[in-house]
Amino acid sequence: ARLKESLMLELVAPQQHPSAKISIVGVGQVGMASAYSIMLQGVASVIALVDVNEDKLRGEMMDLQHGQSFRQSVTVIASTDYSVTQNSKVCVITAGARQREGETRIDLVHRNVEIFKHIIPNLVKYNPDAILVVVSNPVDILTYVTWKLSGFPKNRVFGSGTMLDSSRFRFLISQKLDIAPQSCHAYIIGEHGDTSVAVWSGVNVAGTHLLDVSPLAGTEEDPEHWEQIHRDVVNSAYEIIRLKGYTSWAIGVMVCTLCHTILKNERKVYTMSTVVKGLHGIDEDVFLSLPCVVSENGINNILRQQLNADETKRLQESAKSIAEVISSLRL
Ligand code: 6V0
Repeated sequence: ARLKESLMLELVAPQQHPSAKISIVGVGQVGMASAYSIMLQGVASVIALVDVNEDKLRGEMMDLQHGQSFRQSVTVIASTDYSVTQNSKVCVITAGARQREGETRIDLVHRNVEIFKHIIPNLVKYNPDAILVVVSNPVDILTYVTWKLSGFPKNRVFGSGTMLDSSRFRFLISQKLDIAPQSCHAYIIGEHGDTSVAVWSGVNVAGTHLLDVSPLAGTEEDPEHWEQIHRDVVNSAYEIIRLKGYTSWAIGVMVCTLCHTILKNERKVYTMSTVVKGLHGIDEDVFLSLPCVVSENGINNILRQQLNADETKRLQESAKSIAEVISSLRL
């Protein structure tokens, strides 16, 4: 008998349908920061990695596997073949070109749409019931593309959207107030990009709205220039890319948090990129971020957020510019 059989008696073959499997397509900076975070937090029972770069894929898989004896049990598998993703609860797509210095997110669209035409049908084939989370940029447009290519219901296809922007916003507010970011309630909605909308009318700490104590906050007339915080949020990615070449850690923690919320059916509210037609006077069939209730079904509800006239107008402009790009796509 072989050593393994001499050591132990097998009663049943290993389980083939893990309950908490997460697949990550794209093992670049974002995909690996996400996988590492998911591994450290013990969120998944299986992490499946897919990429076109075979050597990088195998190297990253081995590197994660070699840390497993220090962490809670998680199986890490990887292949260029999408069958490795079979029966995932969540598939996170981080593959594709990233912004180079000075490039906007929209500049990436045509390159990444072609890549998605290969990725999405393969994921759908092996994961007809999965939730698809798009992270690659321009995220709002690629989430629309994923929705169309997959044919999945809209609750099961969404983008990371402005979840990271909202986190950056809360962090910067927290720095000014010297209060933990978790206690600063603030949302960025709309496009994950240059036309995002900071919802100043909703910013509050313990239910006390900033605009009630300082009505000019967020406007150009504010002597304290709180509006600069939103500009800093919009510029963050450009600044980090200028400084270190890419962004990774915050988006990795964000992906991990989102997967945890889905797998544990937490029903937490995050700003996700979703179908917004019919809300806030938007007529276009576009994906933009609004606060959403996230559960094991994906997006369960979209909040009917109270916005002022200026915020609504900006959101509608965002929708128009995204719709223009979508109309130029050949799917
Ligand atoms: P990266 O480090 O260049 O990694 C991209 C990976 O995709 C590489 O490993 C490629 O081999 C792989 N890839 C390319 N084509 C395919 C394909 N057809 N199938 C499978 N894999 C493929 O980029 P990085 O990880 O830095 O960024 C990935 C994407 O995330 C980019 O589009 C970024 O702009 C985007 N980001 C989105 C954020 C968000 O908040 N939504 C935040 C940060 C980055």
